[in-house]
Amino acid sequence: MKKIIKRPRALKDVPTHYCPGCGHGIAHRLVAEVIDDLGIREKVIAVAPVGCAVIAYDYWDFDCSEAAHGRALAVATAIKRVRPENIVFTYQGDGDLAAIGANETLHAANRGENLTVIFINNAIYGMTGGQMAPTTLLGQTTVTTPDGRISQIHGYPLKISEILATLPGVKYVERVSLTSPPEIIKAKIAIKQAFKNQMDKIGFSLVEILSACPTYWGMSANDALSWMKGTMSKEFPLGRIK
Ligand SMILES: Cc1ncc(C[n+]2csc(CCOP(=O)(O)OP(=O)(O)O)c2C)c(N)n1
Ligand code: SF4
Repeated sequence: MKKIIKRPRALKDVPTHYCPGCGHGIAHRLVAEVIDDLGIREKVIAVAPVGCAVIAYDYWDFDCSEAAHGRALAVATAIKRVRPENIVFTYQGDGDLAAIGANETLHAANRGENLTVIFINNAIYGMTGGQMAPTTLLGQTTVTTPDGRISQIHGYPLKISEILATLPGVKYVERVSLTSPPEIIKAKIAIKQAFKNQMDKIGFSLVEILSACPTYWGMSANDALSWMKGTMSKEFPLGRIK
């Protein structure tokens, strides 16, 4: 019998700590599949975030470094400049990339570093208990916005991909979603493109992945997918931004 699906070589055979219905596990697998497909496992260096994916290096079977919260792109810049022959990527949540790391993100993008960024937007801080993130939707209830996010008090959801796309140093930005198998296939294609761009020395490439956090959205896994399709994707439209 022909085997049509198997565990990627770049993904360790271990259970993850992620909640049922969480998007991180799917995103990890997609990254691992792309690394296998491109044959770059021996050349890749990942920079893991602070957030629920803080121990991504326990799940990926390639070289990884950890960075302090928000500093992944500063660390990745240093690694890539010292070892330009390696393929360097960051994997960051919205708290990591768009809140505490907004400064590093903006400047690494503006410098046009030849890096790949995997940006997990789950509209909330997962690891620390479901506080508002820069990406939290207006009206969305979180631990720190019990009456919902209110623009006059908390500002508007930050569209980090659209902001970065205005910078000349940024070469590729695409927003994808993990809501259904066809969307997951599109996500994989975008991740592969972002890695290929680095291999071809094209420059800074970012894939924003809309990802469920059923635990701190207070939803079942199914309802979380419906909310992503019906509400979250309206605030964060899918597709190629640059
Ligand atoms: C300098 C600093 N500030 C705050 C924290 C606490 N902290 C750890 S993870 C986190 C939120 C992470 O959220 P996100 O990046 O969206 O990732 P998720 O857990 O949702 O995947 C915060 C605030 C920290 N570790 N370091
Ligand atoms: S808290 Fe949210 S982001 Fe963190 S593992 Fe659970 S579902 Fe995923």
